[in-house]
Amino acid sequence: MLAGVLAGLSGLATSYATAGVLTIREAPVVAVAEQVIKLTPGAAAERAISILGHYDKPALVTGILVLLLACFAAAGLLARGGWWRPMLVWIALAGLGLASVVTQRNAGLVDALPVLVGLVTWITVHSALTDALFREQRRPELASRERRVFLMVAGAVSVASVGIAVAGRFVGAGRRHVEVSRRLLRIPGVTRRQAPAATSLGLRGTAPWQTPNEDFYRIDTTIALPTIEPEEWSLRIHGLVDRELTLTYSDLVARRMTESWITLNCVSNEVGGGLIGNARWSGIRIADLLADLGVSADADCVLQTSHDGWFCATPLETLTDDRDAMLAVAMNGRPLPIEHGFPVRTIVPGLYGYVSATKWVVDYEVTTFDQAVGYWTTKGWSAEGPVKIASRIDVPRSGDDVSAGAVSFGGVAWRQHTGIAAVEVQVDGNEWERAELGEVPSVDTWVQWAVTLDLTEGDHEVRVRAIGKDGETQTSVVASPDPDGSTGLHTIEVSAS
Ligand SMILES: Nc1nc2c(c(=O)[nH]1)N[C@H]1C(S)=C(S)[C@@H](COP(=O)(O)O)O[C@H]1N2
Ligand SMILES: [Mo]
Repeated sequence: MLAGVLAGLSGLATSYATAGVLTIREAPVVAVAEQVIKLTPGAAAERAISILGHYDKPALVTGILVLLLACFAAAGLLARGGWWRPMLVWIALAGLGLASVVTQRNAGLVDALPVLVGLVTWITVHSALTDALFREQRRPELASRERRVFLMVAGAVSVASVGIAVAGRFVGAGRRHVEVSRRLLRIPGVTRRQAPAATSLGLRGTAPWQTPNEDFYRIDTTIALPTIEPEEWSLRIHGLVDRELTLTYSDLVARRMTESWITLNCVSNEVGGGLIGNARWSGIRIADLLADLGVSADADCVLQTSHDGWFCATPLETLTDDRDAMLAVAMNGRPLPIEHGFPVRTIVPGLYGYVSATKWVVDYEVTTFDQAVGYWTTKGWSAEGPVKIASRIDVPRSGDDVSAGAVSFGGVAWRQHTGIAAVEVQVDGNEWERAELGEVPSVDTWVQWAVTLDLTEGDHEVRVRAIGKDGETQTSVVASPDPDGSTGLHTIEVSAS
């Protein structure tokens, strides 16, 4: 078993190192994990995300590694039955790896190389180790010497494979390279600006109106982040247009820069949840770009594809009307962080991220909804994703003890591209009370709210609801995020004494 596990791990190490040296974005194990993600039905994925949160992908990779260890041990045991038996395990595992690697987007022959290197390592290391063991069985008088040989070979293999993996990591430090380019990048027209003071009501515990980049929520299906140098990036716009266009990064940033405050949120956000953030985005308006290319009257959507093979279909109307739908290059005055789509992503005010906010975007195909589907819509989510009106109580937290008397409540409310007209708070099913609102620069951001209410001693249930500028009142009907966004009123319990 030990021989099998050691051989297995050294094969993983050499394949990982080969992927690193060739700067292939994904080592084979990661490729397998991404295949699992692709083949997972939407409901199961949604449940995994809600249980595991940000740990969903580490948990998946760990699970795969545990399964692999079991296979390695099994290969070790099979060696007793004949030299060819463990080969079945090694070849089956390599086959699985190969299948995952070559079905990736843009996969070429080199992508198969790490798997082959791993397979060769498995077979040679395993037969070297088992040779030592079986010689010992045939000649008992050699037992203690051969055992020492086995342990020495085993030790050497372990040290070497860790060394190889670490070296591979260093050689393929693509990410650090891109991080350096990103830091040195100065994009003309991108300014850094504080949030207007009136946006904040200053109640401690309420989410800051402007979300710092480090605190911004993150959703993506990729495990290895795409690392794209700006000079390698381009966007191809094609399909139902009079004139196709391939834009380079310098073409893009040479155009007129637009900067706006836009709140982005995820359709998977539960009532009261934190999958929402507000930033100042700088980018190039998509409406202007498309106007230059002449869009056919038959088109009704743009199929966006990212460098990592994620895709979504966005209603054309939301990209060409008066809102600031943009190809964003900066977030809060800094080049986009790598995990938020560096060098270029799409931002569309008023739509959930899953139908619009493509990170690492590289392709726009102007087309029709009959022809195009998105990654999440293939998994049962709705094709159109306008953001629903919602509100959240940030202070006090549910379950808090407060002093009876005047208690300050506060939080945020949003209805992007329509705007919030009012927020109301209700204690124990009594009258709805109006809250004070922060002043916001546009209808595309969330709004802070605050209100001070009198609480008598005892336990209380407090709810919040928002009213949109279009007169829509947030519904109390409870719906789960699947298929087009959660509804229901955020409700907390506090106890006053
Ligand atoms: N390439 C890529 N872009 C993507 C996704 C993804 O999985 N891959 N997820 C989308 C979803 S569901 C959301 S909510 C937003 C989240 O953007 P953020 O991670 O910058 O907050 O990105 C969108 N863009
Ligand atoms: Mo999302």
